[in-house]
Amino acid sequence: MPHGSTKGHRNMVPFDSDVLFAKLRRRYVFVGCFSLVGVSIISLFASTLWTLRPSTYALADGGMETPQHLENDATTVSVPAQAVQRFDSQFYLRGPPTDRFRDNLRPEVKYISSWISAGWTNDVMTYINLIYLGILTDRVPVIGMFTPSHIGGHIPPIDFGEVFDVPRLRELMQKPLVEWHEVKNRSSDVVEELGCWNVWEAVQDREHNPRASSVTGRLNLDISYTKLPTWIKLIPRYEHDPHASFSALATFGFPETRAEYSVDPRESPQKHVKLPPDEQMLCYDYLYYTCAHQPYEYDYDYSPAWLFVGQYMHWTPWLENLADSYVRKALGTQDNESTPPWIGIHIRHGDFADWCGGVPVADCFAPISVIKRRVEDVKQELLERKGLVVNHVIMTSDERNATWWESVTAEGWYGIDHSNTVELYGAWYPVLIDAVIQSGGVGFVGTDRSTMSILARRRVQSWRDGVARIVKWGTPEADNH
Ligand SMILES: Nc1nc2c(ncn2[C@@H]2O[C@H](COP(=O)(O)OP(=O)(O)OP(=O)(O)O)[C@@H](O)[C@H]2O)c(=O)[nH]1
Ligand SMILES: *[C@@H]1O[C@H](CO)[C@@H](O)[C@H](O)[C@H]1NC(C)=O
Ligand SMILES: *[C@@H]1O[C@H](CO)[C@@H](O)[C@H](O)[C@H]1NC(C)=O
Ligand SMILES: *[C@@H]1O[C@H](CO)[C@@H](O)[C@H](O)[C@H]1NC(C)=O
Repeated sequence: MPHGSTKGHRNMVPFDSDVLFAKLRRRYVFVGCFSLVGVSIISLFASTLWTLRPSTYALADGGMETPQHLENDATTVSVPAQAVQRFDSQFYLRGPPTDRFRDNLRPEVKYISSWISAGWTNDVMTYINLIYLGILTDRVPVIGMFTPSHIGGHIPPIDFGEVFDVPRLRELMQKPLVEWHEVKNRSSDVVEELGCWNVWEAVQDREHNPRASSVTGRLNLDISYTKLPTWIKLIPRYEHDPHASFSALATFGFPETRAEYSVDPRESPQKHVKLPPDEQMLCYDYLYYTCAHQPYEYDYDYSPAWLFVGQYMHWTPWLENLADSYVRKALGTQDNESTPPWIGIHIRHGDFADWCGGVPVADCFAPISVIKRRVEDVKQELLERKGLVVNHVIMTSDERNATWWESVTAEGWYGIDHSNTVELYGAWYPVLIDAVIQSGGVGFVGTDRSTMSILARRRVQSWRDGVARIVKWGTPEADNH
């Protein structure tokens, strides 16, 4: 799904009048204050414990600290290095996955979850948004799997933790994170009722239902949705943009706002129950269209979701190694040599032709000559800023036209051989390996409006201090500069 743009629209009216004049219900204020006091006492106690003890914690060399309550003063740390991490799931769940997720929740822990409903890169952004909202609400994010929306419906889903390095993410964020398969047994067929917030119907008028996701069915969750008020919208009453504000959504993770708006839930589809939004497992239907300040915020360097979560989502070491082996094979790197630095290109074609309007596809997509200009820009800046001469350029694309690929290799650029990737590793792996390669270069050239390009650019900038350019398209002159 291409990335739209509604630059320049600002939130002029922060609240609808119904909110300004809303009355707080006394009993919830009381419950709220009481739990706040409780939380303060617990955190005071916890922080005292932490600060009184010398920390053996060492992030830089990958050292792991034993959780406080497993340490024993007399014997100090006898747990093998790297065995246990402070934010491991075991400290936030009761035990191994159970048939009912509720049986595995710890009463003193609050959780947050949400579902995905688009292409893979959009879904990565959606999970980043969920984890960031977990930070804002001080809740443990519970992350689902990636579903094969554009890979093929018959393809099995893939775990978040098979793609992203979850232990490293927890350590870099200094926050816990659990995956659904750790909470609820994957093979459980127990259907569980759950009350969630319906964002979708509050931010757009075309569809009169919460956003559908195949994740809820896979988890056997029967959800009763409560519609959120429209003041969660970033641009109030503006029908052309469906973004909700992170801070507005966060307020529903707390007792006062929750109580105020917890009215008139919709019946769940299976058991036909009506439930208020769950207190312990806070959940929202769909968080793709969420931002702090500007729609489609991953385009911007200040994106808080990228800064506090996305940049810490590194690939698993196994996936990194696999992609490295593909790069080495493509470049013909010898066994006794290290992989040379490269400039990655991502050219998104395929269904992007749908946005060409009356322009013939040949004039609509950027030609190789235009892509080459941007590659030269990147080389130039790498030389000027970092003194680097980079000779290897690797193309990744969803294009299948062999003649087009011939014109790519005619430039001296390399392609990745995915002829047996699906057979060897499964249908998810061509796109995963390509995403790793796009993020692994010291330079990057991407396609305007592709979310896959946007995240690749962010990664090259955050992880490699690299240089990126985005190619505009749509008309022959689109990228004339
Ligand atoms: N192997 C490979 N597949 C690609 C590449 N670019 C796009 N694709 C495929 O095209 C799909 C992208 O289309 P969507 O799933 O609709 O969207 P998306 O993943 O959110 O990303 P964008 O459409 O680019 O914004 C990916 O899931 C891949 O299956 C690429 O460079 N390599
Ligand atoms: C999950 O459920 C399956 C099938 O009921 C069972 O064989 C397995 O042991 C369960 N796993 C755990 C961790 O309880
Ligand atoms: C690697 O091996 C090849 C052939 O064995 C040799 O020519 C080359 O100099 C070696 N390169 C390095 C960096 O050692
Ligand atoms: C394949 O690409 C070439 C060169 O870009 C173009 O001339 C040709 O029309 C394309 N073929 C198809 C079937 O799209």
